[in-house]
Amino acid sequence: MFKKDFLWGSASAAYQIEGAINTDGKGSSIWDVWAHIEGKTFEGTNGDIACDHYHRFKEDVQLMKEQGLKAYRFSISWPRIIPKGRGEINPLGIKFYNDLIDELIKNDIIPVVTLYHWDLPQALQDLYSGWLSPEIVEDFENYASVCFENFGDRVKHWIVMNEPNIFTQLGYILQIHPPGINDPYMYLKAYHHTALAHAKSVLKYKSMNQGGIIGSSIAFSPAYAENEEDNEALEHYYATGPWWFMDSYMKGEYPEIGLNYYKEIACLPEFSKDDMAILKEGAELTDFIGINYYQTAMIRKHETYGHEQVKNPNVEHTDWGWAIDPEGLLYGMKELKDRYDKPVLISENGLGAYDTLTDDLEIEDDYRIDFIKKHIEACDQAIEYGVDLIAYMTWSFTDLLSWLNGYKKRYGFVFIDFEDDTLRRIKKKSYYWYKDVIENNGL
Ligand code: BGP
Repeated sequence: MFKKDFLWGSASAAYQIEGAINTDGKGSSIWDVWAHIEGKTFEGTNGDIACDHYHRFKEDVQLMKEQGLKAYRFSISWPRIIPKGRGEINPLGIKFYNDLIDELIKNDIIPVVTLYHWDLPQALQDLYSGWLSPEIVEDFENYASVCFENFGDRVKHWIVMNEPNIFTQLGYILQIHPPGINDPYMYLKAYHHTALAHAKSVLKYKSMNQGGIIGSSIAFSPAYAENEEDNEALEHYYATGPWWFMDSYMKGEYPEIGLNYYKEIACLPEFSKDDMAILKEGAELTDFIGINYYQTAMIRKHETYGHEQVKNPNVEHTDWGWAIDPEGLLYGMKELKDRYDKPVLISENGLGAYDTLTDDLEIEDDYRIDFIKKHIEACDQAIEYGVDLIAYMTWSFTDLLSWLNGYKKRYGFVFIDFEDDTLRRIKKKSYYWYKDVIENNGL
């Protein structure tokens, strides 16, 4: 049974929808620059215009209102607020988010705000290599304070970081996100700085007594061992993966097995006592654990790397090879309950698919309905198990830019015709279906 005030929501991120990348005093972000380097994104796609949400947010909020959405998660673009990352504040950036927040509230939609969804001010990348420098922690805390001061009277749900595990792995090991580095030591360092930025922002927020709740969202892929002999590898996966990412935010520590492994392969940065004390303090005051759930992983042992991921033959996969596994969401939430026992906020879940617009201008996305329905059932069972679930947010409300997969990988309830200059919005079948789910509080 879902609580009466359960947050049925949907999500987005600034770079993926706003467009207007040089408008009204906004500074450049690392994604504005990266997406313009040849060969970095799918067919050279970028967020220069995206959904043009910056100019059309009222139309988009009306679509949310009509669907009955209870909550809308969006991110604030740091360089729109502080163009150089530190120093001068951009009043027009503040105004844009004030207008959006007011518009949502006027339409009875609760704003759930992410502070960092990957669009770091390019100026800070140039100045001190962004997340690699400890200097970023203070700059981030200042940026967070500016947001709390300006929006905190109306925003009562804050997500500090979005998927710090993904942007650091993709940016500092796999080289497919900015800054395009492959160095495990730097990866761990950058991750550690995100954890400090989270903790400091939480402490700052709590010192301001604004009465809302705050946490961060981690991309969570619960996993299974392929065979019994892979159980140790599974432990290794968790200790260097999910528990590494979440323990630092939720407990203020790193798992022992992970620490030993990174020491052994000589890439463990030094984490000072002071840093660890800050992580602990921040963890204690973190109100909830946010998760973005898309898929599970299957693990096999690997002689050199401790573990590797293999394709799970027992489940179906999306067109992009992501395992479809609603039961994995239940399994994962049980693990979280047993490990952290804090409220859970699902900040993303959804299906990326190719949608077709029929001649009658309809989108029959039954596959998306089926996907979301099964995941909502898993949420219901998790609540039954004792998980304190606050929210379920789909990714995404409208179709939007996929960082590396362009505009054809669609997730939205609202189709956007990216081939048409008017960027017209068309409601999909799933839009009406979710409206009904919300009306009946998930029943
Ligand atoms: C998450 C991100 C989102 C979104 C989503 C879908 O990792 O937080 O921003 O992009 O994944 O991913 P993709 O666009 O790669 O399909």
